[in-house]
Amino acid sequence: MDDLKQHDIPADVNTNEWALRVTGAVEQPLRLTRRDLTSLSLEEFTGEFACAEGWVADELSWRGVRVGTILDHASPTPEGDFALVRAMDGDYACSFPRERLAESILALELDGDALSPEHGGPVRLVPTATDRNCWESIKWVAEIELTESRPTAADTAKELALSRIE
Ligand SMILES: Nc1nc2c(c(=O)[nH]1)N[C@H]1C(S)=C(S)[C@@H](COP(=O)(O)O)O[C@H]1N2
Ligand SMILES: [Mo]
Repeated sequence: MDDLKQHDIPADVNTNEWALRVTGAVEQPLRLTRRDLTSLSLEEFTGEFACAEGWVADELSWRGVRVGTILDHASPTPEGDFALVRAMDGDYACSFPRERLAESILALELDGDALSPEHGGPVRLVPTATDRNCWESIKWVAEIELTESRPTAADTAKELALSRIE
């Protein structure tokens, strides 16, 4: 069995002050603590994680809140068809069509333990679509901003991930 790779935690990641904000094209902006998330219904998703750099971690078992559940609480406006998900490390962010994001899991646990900061704890986005990409699995998720169109310049995740590949 291969595990996730170990990467250093960037200096600007401060998980002590962590909370998740839901902003933008929503009727009810939210600020959620880890405790708020654990009070919602938790679901499991098991799958392999494949990085574009050529390594694979198989059969990871994630547990957390389906993003759609959180979006329901925030009531996106009819125009909020996309979302930009921001992390705590600098300008790392990735945009999603709202439906693709809604089926993803915000994972609080990995293989039965609280998700460690090394792998994105308190909360990591785990896309469930079969065509998911490694850079969409956002560690240290800080904000979900609903938008009316797909952000371009602010959507940095793919570019940052691919820039690491020689
Ligand atoms: N916030 C944030 N999330 C991120 C990244 C990152 O640099 N910052 N890198 C992505 C990429 S390209 C990969 S392969 C995985 C690596 O996960 P790991 O560090 O748990 O092995 O995290 C993804 N999520
Ligand atoms: Mo990656």
